[in-house]
Amino acid sequence: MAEETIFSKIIRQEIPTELLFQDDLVTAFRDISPRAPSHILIVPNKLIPTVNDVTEDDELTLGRMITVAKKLAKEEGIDENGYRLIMNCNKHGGQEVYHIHMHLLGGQPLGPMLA
Ligand code: IU
Repeated sequence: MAEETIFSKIIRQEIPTELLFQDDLVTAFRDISPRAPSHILIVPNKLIPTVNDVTEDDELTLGRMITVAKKLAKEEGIDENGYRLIMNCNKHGGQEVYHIHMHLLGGQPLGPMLA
């Protein structure tokens, strides 16, 4: 069994967090250390440690993460100018929290991806 991270506590609302979205599959909340004017994390409610652990059974959840990102981008007013979706995997990908999550970043020009 993978070890829970703080994201499980956020999902269960055991830590006071302003949830932006929650349904049966995913939860979204603002990143505690925003790297852009809009910086939101979209996470599966189920603990999946890394993208390497995703299976075909998770395809609906992963798809939901994108449709929720799109909805939140519109609500944030960043859909027309654009935004970036990022998922980091393991050390070289810069993953810090081992519960997969999609970063939604926008609200300013973000520059080249690997800058
Ligand atoms: P990463 O892709 O695993 O590197 O991103 C983890 C993100 O989780 C990072 O941007 C943190 O600021 C963010 N975060 C958070 O929003 N709340 C927390 O309690 C913790 C990390 I720990």
